[in-house]
Amino acid sequence: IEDPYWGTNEEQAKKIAEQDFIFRRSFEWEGTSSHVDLVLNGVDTLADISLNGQRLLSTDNAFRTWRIPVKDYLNEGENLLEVKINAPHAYLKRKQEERPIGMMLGFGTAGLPHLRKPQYSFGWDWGPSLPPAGIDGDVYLEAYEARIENLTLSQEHKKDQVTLCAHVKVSGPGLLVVKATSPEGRTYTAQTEISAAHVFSQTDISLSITDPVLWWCSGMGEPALYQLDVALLKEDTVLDEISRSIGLRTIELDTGKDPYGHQFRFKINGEPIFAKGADWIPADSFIGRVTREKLESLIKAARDANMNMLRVWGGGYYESDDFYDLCDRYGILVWQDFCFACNPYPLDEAPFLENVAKEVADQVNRLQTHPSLALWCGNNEILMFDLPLPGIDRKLTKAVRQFFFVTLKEQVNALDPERPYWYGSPSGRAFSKNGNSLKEGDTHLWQVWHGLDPIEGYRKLPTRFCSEFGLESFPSMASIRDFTDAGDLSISQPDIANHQKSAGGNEKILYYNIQRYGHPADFESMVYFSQLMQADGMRYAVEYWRRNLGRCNGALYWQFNDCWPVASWASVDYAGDYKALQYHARHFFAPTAIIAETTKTGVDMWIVNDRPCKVQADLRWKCVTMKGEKLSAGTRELNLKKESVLKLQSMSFEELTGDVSQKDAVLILELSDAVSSQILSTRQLLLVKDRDAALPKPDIRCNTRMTASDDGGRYEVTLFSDTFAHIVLVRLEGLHGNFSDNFFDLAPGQEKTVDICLPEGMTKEEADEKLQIRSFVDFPLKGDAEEEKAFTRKLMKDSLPMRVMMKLSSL
Ligand code: BMA
Repeated sequence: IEDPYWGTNEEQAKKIAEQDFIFRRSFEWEGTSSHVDLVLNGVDTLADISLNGQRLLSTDNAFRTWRIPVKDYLNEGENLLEVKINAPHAYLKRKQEERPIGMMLGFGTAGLPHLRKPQYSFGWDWGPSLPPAGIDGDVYLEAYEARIENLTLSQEHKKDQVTLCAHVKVSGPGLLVVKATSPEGRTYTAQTEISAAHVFSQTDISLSITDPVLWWCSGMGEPALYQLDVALLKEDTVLDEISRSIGLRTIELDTGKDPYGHQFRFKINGEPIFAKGADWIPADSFIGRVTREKLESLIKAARDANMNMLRVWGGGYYESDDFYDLCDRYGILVWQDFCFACNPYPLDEAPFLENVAKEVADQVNRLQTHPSLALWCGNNEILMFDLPLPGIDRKLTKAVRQFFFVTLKEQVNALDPERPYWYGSPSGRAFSKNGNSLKEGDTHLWQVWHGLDPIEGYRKLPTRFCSEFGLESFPSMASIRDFTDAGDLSISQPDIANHQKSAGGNEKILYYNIQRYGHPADFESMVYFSQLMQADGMRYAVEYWRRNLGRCNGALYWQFNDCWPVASWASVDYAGDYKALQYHARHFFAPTAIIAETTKTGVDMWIVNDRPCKVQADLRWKCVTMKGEKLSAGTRELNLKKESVLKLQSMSFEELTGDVSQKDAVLILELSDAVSSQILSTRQLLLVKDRDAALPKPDIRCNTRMTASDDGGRYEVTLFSDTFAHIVLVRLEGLHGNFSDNFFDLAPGQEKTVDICLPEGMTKEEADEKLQIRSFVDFPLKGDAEEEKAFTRKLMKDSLPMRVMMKLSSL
């Protein structure tokens, strides 16, 4: 088939999903083991599995592991395995006829809640409708005498000592040996003999670990890993063994009462944290092609942006082992939704419940030993609204609530007693009717964007923890060129329109661009301003919530990544190109950060310190004209307490600029560690809105050179400008790739160096030819105030019902 991501190919590619497919594999077999199991992971979804023409099993859940004893069906020598994947359409139709279930938010396709298949497969408001058919996990034969069936862990933390307990189930007798190796190589072992009487029941073995090296999330400390080896022995033969990287840490979710309602705050090793991060969606519409390298570059990008948490959204997958392993290594906490999103599910049907219970056991047991895993969460947006909604009967509503508030919670608590469970994202306390409250629990705040509230609206929403909020933007020009070669690009051009899946999304991008900057005069300007508006909006919200630390304890923006090239809320696009938001997140999520805002009369400032230790810091500030003439300056020595916010004395415009117009001034702030002199945070602040500032046309000069580094040739660009340059964009035309910084302000007289890893074989001369440096004033705006007003008026009128619904969505 033609690349389904190109142009409008999606439409034709869709049809292929209506066919059945047979996957065949022949293999040789010989062996004498007592047991041989065929194990299949990631069978998506309705499949008939046969071995040598003998039907073994039919599957109906893409999230389960299928294990089939096959010793009796195997031939010595040649064997044939067949997996027939049946197209889901007929099944969905039949199920929906038997029992129609209304769609709450209109995502996916009719009948989808009946099928345990990743819900985004049939299209979402950022994803194409290309339901895959296939096997995206491993398929293997496991031959054994006895095997380790299951391993989970619990930990008890005392001062300078951790008792680590391994809970193991084995399928045959033997000597069970558990060994832990610390990051410095110290080892701890324990063993126990398992008799035939204890086979298949749980055996607990404890290790006492002295002077433990704790695992911390990024920004709080090092994500130290121990190696854990569990082996089942019979005399000198190893019957089975499992090795895991594990971390010693405690994780809690504090939901206790407080003056604002109820707390919603994670604590790691007893220290409260402000969760900083974003929502993760599957990294491709065809998940089988996501490599560990791709996952690593994304998770590293999250860590580099000073994030400490990703929320794995419930409309996709329980991610691969690689994903959680990388999060363990990079110190990224994972908020894991169970795979239910935006729809009611037939949670009053016994076979469906039984299927789901097995899925839950498979996934909890698979992921339980990962230190990064911080939370099990029931679902995405099923408890957000006060059900019932049209098309959803009361009986089902009751069953859905019972499932997430009681049944699932009890099962998860039994399987994984030490990890918190939360009912849904968002939700309030058990059986709360207001699932999106500002007083308790987490919130999805969509008044800005879906409800078209101005960006300033975020500051009317003092959430306890915001697990979704977002603004859309276009991906990089290079990414747009990955799906279209159309000459005349515009928001209504068919390829561009097909790569926007949110109803009216492109118009909303334009609306927010107009609100903040003006109507971009061409498509490239639209792309640039859309990214700026998104980055600015997210910063505006995050800074407000961070300076209300203690009341608010987390900001995860929607969304981190993309599953194909598309206009969306992502900060990293499908090709891996960072949008402005990804660059800016590093600054607004910095562990010790300056927050500065203009008010009617001057500038307010705060310093927020998330670190679990005191920081002695120096703040230097100066206010200069666009040409660099100094208007005022000063320094302050600051003692920052651990996990604290310090409000500084406000500065009036008069103090800052004297007689000079605010339009002609920029405030430059720099915070450094008084002991190490390391820069902790920087900020350049215009004193009026961007569109009102007297921005000069800067003459940005640059030098380039190649430097060698571990990851190949790096191309270094040093920029300099005599006058202020606002939001400088550096890029290599037509190429993907990320500079070490981008979309930054360049102060008058400041020198700044950024670098990028060049594609293999590219020379400095070739890169020089492609180098483009532009800033805010190089991207034209139409400047037609009447047209902007008319556009806004019409959009407001057309979206009235949605605006009203959003107004009522969190109280
Ligand atoms: C949230 C998510 C997604 C959706 C996003 C943007 O509600 O949970 O379902 O893609 O909003 O509309």
